[in-house]
Amino acid sequence: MAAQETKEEEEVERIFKRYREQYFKSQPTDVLLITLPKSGTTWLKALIFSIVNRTRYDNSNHPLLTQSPHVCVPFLDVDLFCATPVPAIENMPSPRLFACHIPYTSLPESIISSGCRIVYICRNPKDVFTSLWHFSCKVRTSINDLPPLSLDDTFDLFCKGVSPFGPFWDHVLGYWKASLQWPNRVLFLNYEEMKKEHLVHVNRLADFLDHPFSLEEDKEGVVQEIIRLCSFENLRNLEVNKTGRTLIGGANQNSVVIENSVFFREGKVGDSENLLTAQMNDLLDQIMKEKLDDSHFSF
Ligand code: PAP
Repeated sequence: MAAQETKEEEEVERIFKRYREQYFKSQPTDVLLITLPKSGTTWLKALIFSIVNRTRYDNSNHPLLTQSPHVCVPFLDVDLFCATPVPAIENMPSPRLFACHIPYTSLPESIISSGCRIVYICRNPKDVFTSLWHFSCKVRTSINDLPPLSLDDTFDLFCKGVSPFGPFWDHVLGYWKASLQWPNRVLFLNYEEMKKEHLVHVNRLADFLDHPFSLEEDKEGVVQEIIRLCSFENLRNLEVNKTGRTLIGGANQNSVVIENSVFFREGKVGDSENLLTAQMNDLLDQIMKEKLDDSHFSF
C-alpha cells in the first residue's frame, strides 16, 4: 500500500514538473519569492515589490495602498498556473515578480537554468505551525463552513512532514544549501532576524535584487519609508487589508475568495508560546535537532 502510494505520488510529481516546465519559461531577470506558507510571504511580497518599483510610485499612488501584497506579487503555483486560461505573463514588465511555495527539488528546470534570483524566507517552525493552525481554522470556518481542525491532529501531521509542499525541514534545507552553493542567486532570509534588524536586511535584499539604495536615498529616508510602508502595523491597518478580499487559486471553479485580514494576525516572534504545550515544544525541538543537525543549520 505504502509503495503504491509512493509510486502514485511520484507520478503526480512527474506530471506537475512537466506541466510547469512546459508552461513556465523563466527569464534571467525574474525574481522569485519562495516560502513555506506562514513564513513571511505577505511581508516579503510587499518589501520586494516596493524596493524594485520605488521610483515608479510615491505615497499618492502606491499600489500597496489599495491592493493586497498578494495581488502585487502573484503566486505562480496557486494563482497563475491554476487559472483557466493561464494569464499571459511573458510580457509582464521586467523584473517579473512571482512567489511560490514549491520545494527546491521540484522547481521547474527553467528556474534553475535561467539564472533568475530566488529570495527565500524561513521562520521558526513553532511560529509557522502556530500561524498555519490559526489560518487554517479561520479559512475552514469562514469559507468552507467546516469545524476548526483538531490541534493535536494538525500538530501530528506537521511533525510527520505531511504538507502540500513537503516536510518543513526538507523545504528549508533545500534552499539553505542552494543559498550556500549559489549565494548570488539564492538569498536566504530569516523572519526573526528581519524583525530584529529591519535596516540591515532590507539593504541586503535591495543589494541582492540589484536595486541597492544610493547614498542620496539613504539620506532622504527612502529605506525607512519602505520599511514603514511594509510593516505589519501599517499594512494591517490599510482599508484594503482590513475589509478587502483576494481571489486565491486562480480564476477557475475551484478558486476561493479569502479575506485579506487573515494574512495579518499577530505578526510577532514567539507567539507559539500561547498555543503549544510543553510537550509539543519538546517534541518539535527534538525533531528539528534530528532533521537539521547534520546541516549546521538551526533556528
Ligand atoms: P502565506 O504564506 O499564506 O501568504 P504569510 O504571509 O507567510 O502567509 O504568513 C502570515 C504571517 O505573517 C502571519 O503571522 P502570524 O499568524 O504569526 O501573525 C502574519 O501576521 C505575518 N505577517 C503578515 N504581514 C506581515 C508583516 N508586514 N510583517 C511581519 N509579519 C507579517
